[in-house]
Amino acid sequence: VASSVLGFPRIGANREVKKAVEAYWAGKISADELTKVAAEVKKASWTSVKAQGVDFIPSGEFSLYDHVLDHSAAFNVIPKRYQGLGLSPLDVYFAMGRGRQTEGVDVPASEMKKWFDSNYHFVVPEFSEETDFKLNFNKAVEEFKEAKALGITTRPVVLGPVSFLVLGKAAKEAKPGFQPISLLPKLLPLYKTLLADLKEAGAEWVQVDEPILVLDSAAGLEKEFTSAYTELAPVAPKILLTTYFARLDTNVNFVAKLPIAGLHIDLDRAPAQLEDVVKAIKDTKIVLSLGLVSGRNIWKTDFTAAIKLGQQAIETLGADRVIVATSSSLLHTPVTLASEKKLTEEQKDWFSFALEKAGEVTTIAAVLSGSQDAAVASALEANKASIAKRRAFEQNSDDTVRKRVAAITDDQLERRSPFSVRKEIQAKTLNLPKFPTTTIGSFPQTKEIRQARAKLGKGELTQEEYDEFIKKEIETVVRFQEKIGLDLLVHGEPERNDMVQYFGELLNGFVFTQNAWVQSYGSRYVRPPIIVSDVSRPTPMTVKWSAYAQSLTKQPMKGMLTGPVTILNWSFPRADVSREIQSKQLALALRDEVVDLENAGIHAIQVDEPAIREGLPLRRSDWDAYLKWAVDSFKLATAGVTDKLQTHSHFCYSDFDDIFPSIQRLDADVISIEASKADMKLLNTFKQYGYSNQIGPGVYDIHSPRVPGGQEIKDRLKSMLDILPDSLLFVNPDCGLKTRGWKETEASLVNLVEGAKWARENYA
Ligand code: THG
Ligand code: ZN
Repeated sequence: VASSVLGFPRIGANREVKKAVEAYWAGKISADELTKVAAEVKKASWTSVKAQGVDFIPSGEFSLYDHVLDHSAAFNVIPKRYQGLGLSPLDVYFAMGRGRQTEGVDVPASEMKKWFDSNYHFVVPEFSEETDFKLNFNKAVEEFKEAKALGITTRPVVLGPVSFLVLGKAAKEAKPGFQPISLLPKLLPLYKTLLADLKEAGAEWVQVDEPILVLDSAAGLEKEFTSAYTELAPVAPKILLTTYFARLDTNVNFVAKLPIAGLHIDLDRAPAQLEDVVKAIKDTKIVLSLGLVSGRNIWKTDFTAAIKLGQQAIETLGADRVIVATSSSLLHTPVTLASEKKLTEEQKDWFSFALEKAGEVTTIAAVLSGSQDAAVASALEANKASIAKRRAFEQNSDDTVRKRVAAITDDQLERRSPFSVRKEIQAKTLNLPKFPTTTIGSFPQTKEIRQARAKLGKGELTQEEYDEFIKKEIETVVRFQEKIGLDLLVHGEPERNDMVQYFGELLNGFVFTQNAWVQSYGSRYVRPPIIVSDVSRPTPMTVKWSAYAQSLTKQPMKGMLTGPVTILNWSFPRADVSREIQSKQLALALRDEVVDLENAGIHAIQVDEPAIREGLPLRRSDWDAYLKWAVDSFKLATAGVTDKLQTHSHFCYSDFDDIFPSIQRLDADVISIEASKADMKLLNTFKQYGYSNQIGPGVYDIHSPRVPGGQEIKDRLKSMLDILPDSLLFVNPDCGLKTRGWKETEASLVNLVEGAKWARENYA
């Protein structure tokens, strides 16, 4: 039984790649120096994975920005706006990823989308009838040779042709109704060259990722999969067709008939599919790669359970047709536990990061191979002991929290009165004008703020000094908002690092790390907190800051929290308790915070849920169950207050079609959404569904430093008011201002306030 890893984090154990990429952008290092750093990190990954004893080591999945973007660049899928700018290929690549504003060049970034249900974003390829496929370079071959030169034989990774096309979108210039998948016949000859070159270079196997096979929509692509793999298989190395993040379901029926040498399935997310898949491939020669070690969480694998699944596969297929693997690429996990100096020994014993997971696949494979090695036996014993200790810890969890979750009633989910009644009461309490202006919560996170936080961490500032500094920042933000005439104020969140990490650090039940960075997009990383036991709130978390901010002004101050579903989705959750239970525990903790904020004199509270959509299961048949507990969690968090309190929520996207009824069911008094980039189609959707509560579609895009003109904002408001009732409209930017500078923030918000005044005069 062989062992395998499907992909490794790219950042480097000390964030070398992130730092080098950003240094290159800043003009501080050359392209050659960047390539050198990348080569060192790749070498370190290959060497360390090999040292763990892994048989199939991945190459070609490394990226300076995003692996889908690499693929677009390799196949010449480069939108016209990035061509002919006089840039080097590397700079064209980065311009596609993040936009570029330099002398004579002004191009926006390409659209990014969430990679399935993860917090990773890929750069969306743009296709049209004009797409001129060319193989500009062959990264898989280059990295295969790069590793070979170091004495390491790897299994190259390539994104499959069907997923590449289906994950892309029709470019603006494409004819109406154009489907990227229609380009498959044009694309396949280039894949043939790419794969034939790999074979020529000596690759025995190639890992071809077709993650879309776990989606319902792949059922309609049988013909495309069949023609693609029938054409590619004869010239390619042995193909390991790779799926992850969910189950194949009935798609396995046609997948089993493809001329592939191996199939990888995710048994972390979907262990129940093993039986069906084994049955479907039993009479073929296909090798089955079992995704037993999670690529999505940081918990030690329970070897006993994994071995049982492995044996089940071996019984029917035989040991030489089984591979033990990570469930997906390890991209979504941090590099190594060895970088964590502050976790206790007990905590470290629970976890396994990317490098440790590489060791796990080796041990499980060895046990399944019947190894008599003493080291393997002791690794197995050690694992049993760790799992047992972790279970014992779980049994010591917080009984009060569990009882409280068990006692949740439907009553607790509902506000006291319906929205129409609340609206009148809130109008009196808050005394807001028509078309109230507000912001999404954060104000610019300046260098000074970051430095102060860093100094507190290093002990160069005392807690008192830091708190004084934060108070001054809050006062600046409050005075600024008063000065320019905003109606519903915020405190600006200078005290927060990340909107999830911040709450993770304040709640019981979480541990946080020093170095467990996971890529979110490009050079941007997050450090997800880890939920390890029952969640509760030891003390109020934000009341001090919100109450202080309110004390500075007569205007209403909006409290600011991250919602339960988003905290859950952007953390590493427990594996021993359902997501539903964890979400409800978080909701109860937030409910107490919301009530405390109201008691402290706050009359509007925003509970953000930007991740509620990304948590949606990949298979539609699982949606209802998720949406039920996700919406209930939000309601549980927000419904404990009196009718006077105005609840807000914010969503960082405009793609509501799939979840519209759930957005309505949240029953937030006000929602703000990203609408500045989308056309008015979105608002028509709201109208069509009869959305009944208040809504603030962003009147400008905060994701770029560009200042929207006064007329532009008025025009936007006018077209919004053509669709939405004027009594329901709030006026706000489309997201938080934390990544913006003060200069453009001031100019933009002044125009926003002016736009609202204009609307008041013209829609009296
Ligand atoms: N928090 C978390 N996840 C997220 C977002 C978030 N996922 C979606 C979206 N927002 C991703 N956006 C970002 C934006 C900026 C950064 C990360 C994700 C970022 N990271 C710093 C970096 O990489 O240098 C590190 C920040 C830190 O010090 O903690 O700027 O808002 N959880
Ligand atoms: Zn947002």
